[in-house]
Amino acid sequence: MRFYEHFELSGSQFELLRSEAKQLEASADLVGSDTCALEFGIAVNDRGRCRVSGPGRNLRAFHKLSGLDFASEFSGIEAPIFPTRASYIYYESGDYSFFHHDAASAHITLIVAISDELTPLVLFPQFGRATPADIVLLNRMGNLPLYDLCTEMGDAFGERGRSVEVELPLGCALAIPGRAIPHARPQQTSGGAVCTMCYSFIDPPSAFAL
Ligand SMILES: O=C(O)CCC(=O)C(=O)O
Ligand SMILES: [Fe+2]
Repeated sequence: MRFYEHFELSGSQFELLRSEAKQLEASADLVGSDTCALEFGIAVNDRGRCRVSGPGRNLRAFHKLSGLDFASEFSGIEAPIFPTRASYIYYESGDYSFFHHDAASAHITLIVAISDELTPLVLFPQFGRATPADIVLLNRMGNLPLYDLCTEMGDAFGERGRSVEVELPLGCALAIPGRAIPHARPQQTSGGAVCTMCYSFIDPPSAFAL
């Protein structure tokens, strides 16, 4: 599997997601945490500030149909993969998603930018698994804008902290192996929205079913 790839949505698919994102914004919940944690002793999760909404019918349909096709193609494997979660994420100026690995049920993550003012997503393809010592270093970092985050990650982790910035043109879905390759949406300068869809190589327990 490559470490990222873009897929193009049709104009109508994009409009359906954009209009649904707008509709659901008023009921999105604020989520926020100042510290990240070590999950299963290998992955970093849980830090950032943004508002999140569950999917409406348009995102649900996209997740199970075209999104699944994109994620399957990206996976490069013959075996089926399974949609697990989908949501809209809304950032205001100053909001962020700190460096993290996606959930255990998110081997592949698709991200569609709903607006074009977002700070690029940053991937850390050489970081690999996290250790307790890594978590200590990460928790010493503040909520940083793009340049400072990339600099501090390089200073703290050397080669492992090397970053790759990925632009996300409107109307495209970005596929990443979100569990294996940690990533961040650094502190936003003006804000914007994305939707994210996760896929698992393992048939999810019913708790994850949509
Ligand atoms: O694209 C973003 O802003 C972050 C999305 C993300 O990393 C996630 O949903 O896990
Ligand atoms: Fe993520």
